Amino acid sequence: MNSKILTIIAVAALAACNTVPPPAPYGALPSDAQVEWQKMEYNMFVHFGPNTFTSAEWGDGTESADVFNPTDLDCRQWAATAKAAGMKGVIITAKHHDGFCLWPNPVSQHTVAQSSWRDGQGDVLKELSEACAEYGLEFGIYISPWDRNDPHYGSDAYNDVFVKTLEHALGSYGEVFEQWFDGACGEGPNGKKQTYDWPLFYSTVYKMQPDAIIFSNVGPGCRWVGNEYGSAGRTCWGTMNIGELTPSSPANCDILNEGEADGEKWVAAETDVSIRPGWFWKESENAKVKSLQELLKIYYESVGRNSLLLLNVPADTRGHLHEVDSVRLMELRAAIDEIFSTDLAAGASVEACCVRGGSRRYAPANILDADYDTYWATDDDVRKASFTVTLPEARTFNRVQIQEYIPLGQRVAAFSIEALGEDGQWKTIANETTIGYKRIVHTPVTTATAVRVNIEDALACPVINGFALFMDNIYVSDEKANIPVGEVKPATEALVLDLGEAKDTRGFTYAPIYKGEGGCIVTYDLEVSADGKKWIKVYEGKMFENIINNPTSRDVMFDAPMKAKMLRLTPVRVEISAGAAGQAHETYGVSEFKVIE
Ligand code: FUL
Repeated sequence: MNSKILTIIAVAALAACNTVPPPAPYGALPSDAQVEWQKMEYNMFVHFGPNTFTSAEWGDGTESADVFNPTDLDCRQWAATAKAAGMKGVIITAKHHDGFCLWPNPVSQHTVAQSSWRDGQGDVLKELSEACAEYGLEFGIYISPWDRNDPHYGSDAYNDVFVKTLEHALGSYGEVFEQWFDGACGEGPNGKKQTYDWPLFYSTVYKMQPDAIIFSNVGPGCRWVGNEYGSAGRTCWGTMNIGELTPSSPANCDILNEGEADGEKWVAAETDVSIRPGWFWKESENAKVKSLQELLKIYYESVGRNSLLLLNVPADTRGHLHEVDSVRLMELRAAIDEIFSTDLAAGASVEACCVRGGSRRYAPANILDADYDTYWATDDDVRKASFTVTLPEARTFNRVQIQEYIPLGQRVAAFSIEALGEDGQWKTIANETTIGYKRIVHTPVTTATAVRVNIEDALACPVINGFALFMDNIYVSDEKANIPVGEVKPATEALVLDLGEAKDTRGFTYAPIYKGEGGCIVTYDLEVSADGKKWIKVYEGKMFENIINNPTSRDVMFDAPMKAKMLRLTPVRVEISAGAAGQAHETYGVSEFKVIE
C-alpha cells in the first residue's frame, strides 16, 4: 500500500470518529486544577507548633514564643517519609489557632523570629518547601484565621493583618498547591470574635497562587468531609449547593459528608484525619498510633469514596515524624501496594449494552486502558446502561474499582455489580450509589469469569474511564473495629474513679463514644483525692480542645505527678458532636476514664 492510500484511510477513519462528538459536560465541573488535585489521592498533613511542646490541642495564644524549640528540625525526613508512604503533597500548619507563625511573618509579633530557636533565624516553611521540591512533592499551607494571640483580632484591622499574612506566606515559598482554611472562629485575646472577610481572603489566595485549591468547610476548591475520623459518605458527590454558606457557617455535616447531586458548585470532599487521637504530637499518644486496619478502613472510606485523604502525621519535639508513625505509614504503603498492584481485570475484554454513536472512540475497552482521558460513553439520552468485563479465566477478587471521567461532571447516582460464577449463574454482589473520581467497592470474596456493572440511574449519560478488580487479603472488614463502646450518662452526673489505694498519677484519660454519640464533655472540673475524703480541685472549667470535631480519647497531663486514690471529673458543659456542634446536650458518652500512672 503506498503512503498516499494510507493517508486517505487514516483521514477517513479520523473523520468517522469525529462525526460523534463527546458528551456535553454535565452540571458543575471541576477546574483542571481540581482534577489534578483529586488525582493526588493521598497527602500528608503535619501539625506542628507550640502545642507540640505543651501537649495542647488548641493553644490559647499566651504561650511564650520560646516554647517552640525543636531540637533537631528535619523537614527532609518529613518529605522522605511522605514520599516513601506514597503521598503526593504535604500541608503544614503554618499558623494554628494560637497565632504562632512557623515563618517570620512581618505582620506578627508571635513567630519563629521572636523565639530563641536558632536565634530567631529559623523558618519551617522555607525548609519544608525546599524539602518538598527536593522530593518531588507538592507544598501546601494551613493558616488558621482564628488567632488567639493577635491584638487586632475582633476588629476590621485583623482582616488586613490576615491578608498580609496570606500574602507573605503564599508569596515567599514557591508554588503552593493547597491553601487550608480552618473554619474555627472563636474568641481572640480581647474576648471578641472576628467577622472574617472570606471573599477578600479567597481573592488574596488566588492573586498569590492562581492554581491553588482552597480548602474550607465549603470550598471553593474542596470541602471538609464533615468529620475528623476519616470517613467520606458511601454516597459522595463532588458537587454541593453553596449559596450563602461560608466557612464559618457551613452546611450540616451530613451534607458535607455526602455532597449533593446536581450541586451548583464543584467542591469535592477532602478527608482530613490524624494518625493519632490528637492533631498535635504528644508523647502519651506514641502508643495510640492508629493500626494498619484502622488506616486501611480510612483509606477505603476516603480514596475509595471519591475523596482525597489528608492524613495528619504530627512532628514531635525533635522536629521529626516519630518512628512509630513512620513505620505504620510504611506498613500502609506495603499493604496498598500489595492490594492494588495486581489488576485482576488485566487481559479481559469488555462489551457494553450501547456505545455512543457506535463510535470506537467511546468503546468500552477504554475503561481498561491506562489512559485517563479515554472513556466509555453512551448516547445522550441513556440513563441506564451496563458493561460486561469478561475475564481470561475465573478470577477471585473482593474489590471492584470504578472511575467516572469527572472532567465532564459527576453523573452516576446508582449502580449494581453482578458476577458470573463458574456455575454459569449471574449473582448480584453489590448495590451502590455514586462513583465519582474513584470508587472502590467492597464485595464478598467472589470467583467469577465475568463481571457486569449496571448503571441503574444517572443524571446524564454515563462516562466511565476506569475499571479494575483486586483481591485484598489484608483488611479485615469489621464496621465495629476500633469503635469504642461505652456508657451514656446524664450531663449532671460526675465521673468518679476509685483506684482502691493512693497511687502516683501523671494525668488522666477521658474518651467519649465514637462520633460523639451521647455528646462529649467539652469543659470540666477535675478533683483528686489521696484518701477519698479530702479533695483538691486541680482544674476548673478546663476544656477538652476540639473534642466536638474530633471525639477521640484525651490525655491530660498534670503539671506535676499527684498522689491519687480517687478522681472526680464533673462536666461543666456537654455538647453534641457532628451536625449540631455548639449545642448543649443533656447526656455525654464515656468509653474511657482512667489515670495515667
Ligand atoms: C480543626 C482544628 O480546630 C484542629 O485543631 C485541627 O487543626 C483540625 C485539622 O482542624 O478544625
